[in-house]
Order: sequence, then C-alpha cells, then structure tokens
Amino acid sequence: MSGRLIVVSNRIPTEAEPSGGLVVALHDCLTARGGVWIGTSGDPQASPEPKLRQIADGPYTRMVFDISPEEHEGYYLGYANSVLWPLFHRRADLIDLQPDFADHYMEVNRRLAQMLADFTTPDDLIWVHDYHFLPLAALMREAGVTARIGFFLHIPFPVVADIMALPQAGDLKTWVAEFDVFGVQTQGDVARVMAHYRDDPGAVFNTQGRMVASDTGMRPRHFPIGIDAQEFAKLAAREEVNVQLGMTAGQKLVLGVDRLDYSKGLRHRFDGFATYLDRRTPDSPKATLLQIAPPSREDVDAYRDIRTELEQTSGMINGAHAELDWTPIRYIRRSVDRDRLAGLYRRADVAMVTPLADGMNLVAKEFVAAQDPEDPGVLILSHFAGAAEQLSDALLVNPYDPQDVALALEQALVMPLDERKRRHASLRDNVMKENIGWWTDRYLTALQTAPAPQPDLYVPGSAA
Ligand code: GDG
Repeated sequence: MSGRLIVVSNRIPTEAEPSGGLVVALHDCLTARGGVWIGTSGDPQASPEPKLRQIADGPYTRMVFDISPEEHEGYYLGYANSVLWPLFHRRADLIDLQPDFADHYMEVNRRLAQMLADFTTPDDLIWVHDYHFLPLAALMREAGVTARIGFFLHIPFPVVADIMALPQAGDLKTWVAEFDVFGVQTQGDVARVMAHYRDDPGAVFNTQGRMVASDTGMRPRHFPIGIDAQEFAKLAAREEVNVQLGMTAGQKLVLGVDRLDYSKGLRHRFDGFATYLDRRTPDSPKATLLQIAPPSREDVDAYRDIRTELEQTSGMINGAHAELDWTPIRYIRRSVDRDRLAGLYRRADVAMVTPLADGMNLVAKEFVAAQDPEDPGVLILSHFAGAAEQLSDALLVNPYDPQDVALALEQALVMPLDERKRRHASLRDNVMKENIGWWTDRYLTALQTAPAPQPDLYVPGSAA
C-alpha cells in the first residue's frame, strides 16, 4: 500500500491502551499497519475550528476535531443516536425528528469532509466507521477527494419500510452509493442494502453485486467483525480463579453483559427468565441471572426510560421468586473491568445474548472464547444478533417469546457434557478463525482492490 491508512470514527481512544470492542480492534489494526486515526475530541467548543489536531503519536497518529455544544446535541445525541440508531434497530417508533438534528449532522460531516480533503492524498486509503458519518464519502467527493473511501456499518442496515420514516431516505441512497466498499456485518444486511435500491432505475447490480448502471462502483459486502479470540481466551483462563460470587454449590450462573440499550432486549430477557422461574419444579437447577449493564447515552430520553423499566422488572421478579439463600436476578448497572469480565464469562454456565436487533454482538464471541473447551457453558443467542449467521450451533431463540427463551434456558442448564462440547467446538472454531485480524485483512483487501472511484455522484432515480 503506497498511501496511508486513514481511519475515521466518532470516538477515538485517548489512552495508550484502549478498551472496548471496536476501539481495540482498530487500535490493533493501526498498531500493526501504521496510519492515522481521526475522531471527535469529546470536548465541545463554543466555536470549533475547522482543523485536525494531533493528540498523540506512536505506532500510528491520532488526530481530533472539535464540535460545538449545539452540534453535540444535534449531530451526536440527536441525528445519530435519536434518529439513525433507533431507525436502524427497527425502533422507528422511538425516533425523534427535530429539524436542526439533520442540519447539525450534515454540518459536522461537511466540515470533516473538507478537513479530510485538505489532509489526504489520492493514494491514501480512507476507512470510515459507523452511522455518524454516512454522508462523508458523498461530501468528500464534492470536496474533490479521489482516494478510495470505504465504510463499515457496525449496526444493522434497516428494512426499506423503516427507511421511509427518515426524511432523508432519498439522500441515504446517495450517501451509501458513494463509498467504494460499503461494508456491513451480515449477508442479511447486504440483502437489505440491495433492497433499498431495488426499485430505483438508476441502480442495477451485476452478478458480483456491484452497482453498475449508476456511475459509481459501489458494492455492499459483508464482513462479520471478530474479536482477538486467542488473547481473550488466555485472559479468561487466567482470571477464572479470581471471581468470587458467593453462590452455593449446585447453583448455576447465567450471564448477561450488555450496554444499557433498548436494542439489547433486556426487559424481554428478564421476562424469559421469569417464565423459566415460573416453570421450575423442585428438582430444577437454581439459576441466577447475573446481568451486567453499564449505562450509555444517558442524555437521550429513551435510555432513561429503559433504566427505570429494568429496575422495576428485576425488583418484581426477585420479590416473587427470591429465597433466603438465592437471589434469581443480580442486576449490576455499572461497568465491570475487563479482566473480571473475562473471568465471569469463563465461570458462567450459560450466556444469554438476546438482543432484539444487533449488528453483530461481540459478547457472544467473547463468551465462546472464554469457555473451558473441556467443560464448556452454553450460548443462548437471539436470531436477531448478526452473530447468529456464524454461530448457528448456539441455542437460537426468538427473544420476543418468553416461552421460547425459558425452554432454551431449561435445555442449556441440563445439557449433557458431550452435547455442550460438540456445540462449543463448532462455535469456538468460528470465533478463533474469523477473528479480528481476519476481519481487518478481509476488509482492507476489498478496499484496496476496489475499482478506482468514479467522478460522478450517484443520483437516485436517474438511469445511466
Ligand atoms: C456495536 C454494535 C457490534 C460491555 N459491558 C462491559 C464491557 N462491555 C464490552 C463487551 C464488548 C463490548 O463492550 C460490547 O460490544 P457489542 O458488540 O456487544 O455491542 P455494542 O457496544 O452495541 O457494539 C454491535 C459492535 O459495535 C462491533 O462492531 O458487534 O452489534 O451495536 O466487547 O465486552 N466491557 C467492560 N466492562 C463492562 O461492564 N470492560
């Protein structure tokens, strides 16, 4: 590669050794290859300068730009997290459409596009991450950038019917089409991207999935994100002995780990667990659901609502089912450090990963990597997690159906060792092979070998 790798994401790590799935993945990739990482400074300024500022150098360079307090409200909390996030997670009912949200979103993207136009050369490879920057390629092309620009969407791509709830539904077609590679997590997402263009005379896909009738060469492709599975397995084996839970012999540990987000299906999970408790006989195992849920985006109303709902639901379930020596739900609404989390994964008999919609879900993969292959736990996984395409040997459930979830839990808690080993071996094989290195290599090869960018903007509805 002759030019630089330039990664763009809303959040950029400020510490030397970052934590968090996506951030760790990109940190490792840039450490190995060198390059530049650009993101927001996280420090809203009254009048932000249209300038990139270097904050650190090392194996790669980190640069940030500022946004104003109004842009933080409109671009980040507003358009990104109160419009696109719910819409892309099949919750169009939660979107909050305020006119200045889209204006701030476009303004931040336009300013960044110009900064990137000033900073990049045609040989650079630009890799943009996530829904905060969907219009970036279209705006960079307008600003004269000719380098290859790739995108990776970490969250699900929405169905056409939901996209219609977005006032910028037409623009979304141009935004997506202007990337040289539009990367998504799953084959299901690829199909949804294609469906978005199906009735558009300006868009025809050839057999390789390339959009050929427009002047762009955009190609949606799936790149399921992985984890650093070897490292995580080592960490989990080391931390196992350090986790003290105060549970009595014979009690089973069922683990949930999720940012406190309505897309993760926590209330439905609690309902499924309550159904399991209702169905228990005196011989059934005493299972405790340990739910770790660090809060996120607390400035957005929908996130405050879910917090209250979960506290009430877990309180009611414990009130009905707890015994002197057994609390069925242990709900921890804060973050646990990564080492301890790895030890908990290792110790857990069952993991419940039951989102209502999820791009991939790294927790499912971390649980698999952390388990002891000689005595593995069981993964209960929602059909609606992107990970279900790869991890089909998990117990797949419909998270909306509490009976289905309860039955899977019953099955998991008494599953014989040979079945647990067989299922786990298959899951582990996938998690180890399709790991984070595999993901970055696969994506960057696709971007490097994509046809040279075309100069014209894609215009929806206009046949070429
Ligand atoms: C987005 C997409 C996609 C969670 N609690 C704690 C903690 N975590 C870590 C987990 C995992 C990460 O956070 C969560 O990753 P997920 O993939 O499960 O979910 P999102 O944050 O929604 O991520 C998702 C992902 O991007 C990557 O493309 O898979 O679909 O929504 O690594 O371990 N870590 C620590 N303490 C906690 O309490 N240390």
